[in-house]
This record gives sequence, C-alpha cells and structure tokens, in this order.
Amino acid sequence: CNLADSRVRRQFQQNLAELAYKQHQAVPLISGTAYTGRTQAIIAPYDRSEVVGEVVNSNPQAIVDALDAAASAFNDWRLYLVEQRAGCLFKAADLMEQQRMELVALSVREGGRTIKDALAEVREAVDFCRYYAVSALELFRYPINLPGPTGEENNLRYYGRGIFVCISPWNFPIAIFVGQVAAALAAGNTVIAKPAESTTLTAMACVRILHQAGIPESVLQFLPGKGSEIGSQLLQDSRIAGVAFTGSTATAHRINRELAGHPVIVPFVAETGGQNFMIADTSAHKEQLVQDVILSAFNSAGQRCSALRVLFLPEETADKIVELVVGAIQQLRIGNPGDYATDIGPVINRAALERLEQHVEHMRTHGNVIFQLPPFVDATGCYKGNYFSPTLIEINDLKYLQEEVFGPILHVIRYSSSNLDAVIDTVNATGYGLTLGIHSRIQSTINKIQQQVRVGNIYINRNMIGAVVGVQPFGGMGLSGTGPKAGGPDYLRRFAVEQTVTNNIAAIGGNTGLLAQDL
Ligand code: UN1
Repeated sequence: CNLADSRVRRQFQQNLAELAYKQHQAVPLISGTAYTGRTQAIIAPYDRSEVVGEVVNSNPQAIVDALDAAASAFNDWRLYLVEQRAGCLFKAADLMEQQRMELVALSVREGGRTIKDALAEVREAVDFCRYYAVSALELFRYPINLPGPTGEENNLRYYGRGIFVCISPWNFPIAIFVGQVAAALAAGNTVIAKPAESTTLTAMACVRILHQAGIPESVLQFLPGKGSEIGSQLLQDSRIAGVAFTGSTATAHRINRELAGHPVIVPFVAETGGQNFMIADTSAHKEQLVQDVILSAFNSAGQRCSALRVLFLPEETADKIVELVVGAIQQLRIGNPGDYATDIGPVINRAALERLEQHVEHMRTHGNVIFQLPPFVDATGCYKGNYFSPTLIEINDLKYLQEEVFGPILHVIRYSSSNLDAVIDTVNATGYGLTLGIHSRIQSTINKIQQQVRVGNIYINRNMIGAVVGVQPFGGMGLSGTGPKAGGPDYLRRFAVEQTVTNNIAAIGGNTGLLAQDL
C-alpha cells in the first residue's frame, strides 16, 4: 500500500490498533504438535506494563523430539524436487505479503520496531524467500556438466546436508529469521529454528506462514526458549549438519566451541557484530553526509549490526558537520513505534537500555558528550518504555569502544587530513569488518580507502544500512562473520554438500541413458 497517502496511513494505523490487543502465544512446534511447559511473558519494549503474549520454553524432551523428527523427515525432504521446495517458498512470499499487517503489528508490539522498519522487514523476508527459491532452482535443478576426456562424463551436483539449526537475532525478527530458514530449506535441509527470546511471537507467526505455504511440519521444527538452556543440548547432537547464526561475536564463539566437539566438521554460517565507521573528507557534500549519518546511526534506534558507530571527520570541517548533525538529531521523532510518524522507537529491553546509559555515563568522564535529545515521555507524561535518546559523543581514540555499542549513539573522531593512513589503520585494527561508509568527491581517496579497508560492505556517498537482497549481498569478515553473504549468489552453496560423479561411459558402450533419466 502507498503509505505516503494520509488516508491509507490512517487506515493502516487503525488496523494496527485493532490487532494490538490480541494476546499471542508461542510454543515448541514438533512436527506440528504444540508442546506445553514452563512459560515466560513477552513485555512490550515501549510500555513495560503491556504483556504482548507468552512463550512456552522448550524442555529437554522437546529438543530430543525435534532432532528425531528432523532427522527422519530429511530422508523424505531430500528427495523432494527442487521445484517443490522452491514452490513452497514462492507461496510463503505471497502469504507474507498478504499477512504483512499481522506481521508488522506483532513486531511493532513485541520488538518495538517502527512501522516503517517492520514494513521494510516484511519486504526483505519476501525477497529472501523468492531469491533463495530462484537460487535453488539454478543450483539444484540440473547437475553441472563439466568437460573431460572423450568417453568420460563429469557432473557436479548439490544436495541438502541434513538438519540445519537456525539461530536468529531479535533486531530483525522477520527478515533474518525467515532468510536463514528459507535458505536452509531451499537447499534441501530440514530445519530446527531457535528464535531470539525477545521476539519469539513474531518468529512463530513466520513459521506458521511457512507451514501454511506447504513446508511439511516435520521439515521445519520450532524450539523457542533460552539459548543458555537449549544451546548445548541441541548443538552437541551429532546429527546436526550445519548451523546458521546471526548475533553477537561472543555467542558465535560459544557456538563454535560446541561444534568443535563433533566428529564431523560442522559448517557454521555466522553473521556477527560490527564496529562500523564512516570516513568523510573535506570534499564531502555536507548535506548529503549529514542525511546519511543520521539514517545510518539512528535508524532502527541504532539496533542494526550494520549501523554507523564512529564518524571520522577532518579537522577542517568537523565543527560545521557536528553542528549540522546536532540540528538533524533535533528533527528526529522518538516515540511510539506504532505511530507511523515515529523515526526512533524504544530499545529492546531494560538491560539494553541500562548498557547504553552506562556507556554514556562512562563517556562523560572519558569523552565529550556533545548532545543528547531530551528523554521521551508519552502523552500521559509517563516514562514507561525502554527509550534511549539519540546521543552524539566526541572521542579521541577507540580505547573506550572495545565492545559494540548497540543503540542510537554516534561517536565522532576528528582526524588530520594528512593522516588518512592512520584512520584506515584504526579501522582495520578493530578486527571487525562489517560495514564502512565513505563520503568524498575525490575518486583517488575513495579508491585508496576502498582498497585498503577490510570490511564486507562498503557504501560510497550514501547511507550504510539496509542492504537489498540480491543487489547488495550482506555480511562481514574477521570478527564480523564467516560469510558467505546473505542475499548473495554463494549463500546457498554453504547449506549444501557437493557430489562429483565421474562416469566412464565408454566402458559400457556410450551413454546408456541412465544419466538422462537421472536428470
Ligand atoms: C543485523 O543487524 O543483524 O543492511 C544484520 C542492513 C541489515 C543488517 C542486518 N541487513 O542494515
């Protein structure tokens, strides 16, 4: 729908409000059977008195049952034609478009996502389903026939690996959850999905859609609950054939240690944290720069692994740019994520809020807190949610920024234009390598930075978030992840095993027709 039209926008918000009072429940779903057990409430990030629903945690028996079911379903699923698997994903994409209102309402309430972010996420999830369906058709439909000596036939084929465990983050409860699961399914794996604790209700809605689209219930298992309770039991089972994970670098290390105990080396696709920089030089177009800084640092309340954390400004223009950035922050609307006009909603929970507050307190001594938007209070004058106001801090070096600061805080460092090499060294020295922004109108400067920084996604003279599926494959290097990039041409290969078949067809008098039949 065209949300630029105010009538459509009003209708949208009204529908959203109607959906808002539903109580939701998420449960372990093992071959379609709902499990009962200990529950925990999901609280709205924008209002700590609002219960959105409850989650039934997976107990050890549910984990055993999910593994058994996924293992036996793989025997059938691997024989499905790729056209059937892709067909389910095309259907799921259509259903997500049709049910976008429900998905948006849920992720606004549960994840505190703004309407604009949630809508973009549904779009991304739809794109992931269609992109991986098409990729699977390209990769799995026919064997790749490779040239060889006369009388010999060589074919390379891809198959699913087995059970893939998909562990997703709360900051993209629709897109990343669906993206991981869709890739694993498209490649012919069965899936055990372990959603982020904070956004389990949204993940459950996505699982329902995938089942509704024809993915057999035994092929997609759902195990909600705490990572600390589920992780080890699930990851130590020798039947799992791969893990896809998006989240912190520290959690990726824990998963890697669990996988190290397996007899077979288990593929691990990890998309982890970032320490993302933007480098502007004196030639940067100031208004464009400021617009891109604001979007990159504060969109989604800074809760993106791609978000801008540190802006390098040349001494010559830094004062002017800082003044413009402060002015632009004052235009941001922080508030109820269910209001279409809101730019910045709450952060995910109280613990996240407290971490950000502590960081700013620390920076009051070790840096210079230049500006912070006044605290958000709702219409009743109450401060009920996990709201953290966009903040701008100047620092001298990265000593106090060893960890990813996951929220709407932007740091500025001034540099001397003659010292661009030191800036590049600083970026590389973090060991992270996710996103980087460059703002310059000098091609040689752009080339130099681009060639020397070790990051996965570089954005030149634009914002540095919101990678588009199939157009801007997304993922980092170093501490930021293993690759391959999500939404890119190599992603599905990591979810598959390869088999080369070399056939000495001359031995039995030429091609017997068996290969043709095999196609
Ligand atoms: C994340 O925040 O966990 O490009 C990764 C982007 C998104 C980032 C997703 N694809 O902004």
